[in-house]
Amino acid sequence: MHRKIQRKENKKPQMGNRAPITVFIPVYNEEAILKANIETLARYLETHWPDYEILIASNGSTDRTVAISKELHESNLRVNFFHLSAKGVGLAFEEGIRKAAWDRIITVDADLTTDMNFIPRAARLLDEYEIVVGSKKNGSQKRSLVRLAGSGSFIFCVRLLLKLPYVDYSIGSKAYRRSTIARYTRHINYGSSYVIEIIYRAWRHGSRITEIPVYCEDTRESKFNLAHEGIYRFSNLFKLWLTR
Ligand SMILES: Nc1nc2c(ncn2[C@@H]2O[C@H](COP(=O)(O)OP(=O)(O)OP(=O)(O)O)[C@@H](O)[C@H]2O)c(=O)[nH]1
Ligand SMILES: [Mg+2]
Repeated sequence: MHRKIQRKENKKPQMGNRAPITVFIPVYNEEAILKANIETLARYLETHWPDYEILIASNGSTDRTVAISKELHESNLRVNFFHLSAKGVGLAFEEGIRKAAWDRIITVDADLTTDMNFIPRAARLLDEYEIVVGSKKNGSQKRSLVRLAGSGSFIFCVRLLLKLPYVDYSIGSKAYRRSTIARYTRHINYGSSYVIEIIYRAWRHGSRITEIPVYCEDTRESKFNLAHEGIYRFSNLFKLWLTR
């Protein structure tokens, strides 16, 4: 992948300056929305956080997602991308930690269903915190009943088993300092459980974590197989509990 910007982690941002961010977007078969949404996001960032890279991470896509990502990379937008053949958002995130141009990594879903103002709010908080958890439950959410029930019961079990105080373990709207989470990459498996693995381990380690509300309106069909995702997430949670 040809880089449009150099890695400059050693260059410390001045107080009051905006530290550069990598906005990480995992994508799976997103040809219908990818171009328009990346353009919208880039316009937003130009105004609200101009020192940024957008890093698109595709794996397993079988539609034009990769071709569109390549076009975006070759356009005048600050977009980098990579593609892995094996499917699984955890694999994409693990590679993203390695490939991100910056230490501050903020995750956003390609459908942009969560208010983009999470990005500048989280970017600022990363001055002080190592992880920022964007939480739909503490903000507002318009999502299907099935999804609300699924995430509600998951959050309940997380609190019961792990005593973790946060209320959102979805992949979108999270912000991380790479220097903190790079310690946990060996615990990342193929799917979305990397979020709870990282948050739980960082929390036990005493990392500085904060949670802020986000505003989400997501009525499109999920790219995940929700039944499979439920089984996968709960079984990983029990494994984490048993081996904690
Ligand atoms: N790289 C990669 N991205 C994926 C994969 N599966 C889903 N995604 C992306 O993950 C993001 C979230 O997917 P959505 O379908 O919006 O998930 P959702 O069900 O709305 O998610 P929740 O908000 O957690 O309920 C999107 O950008 C998808 O394209 C995958 O296997 N690999
Ligand atoms: Mg979505």
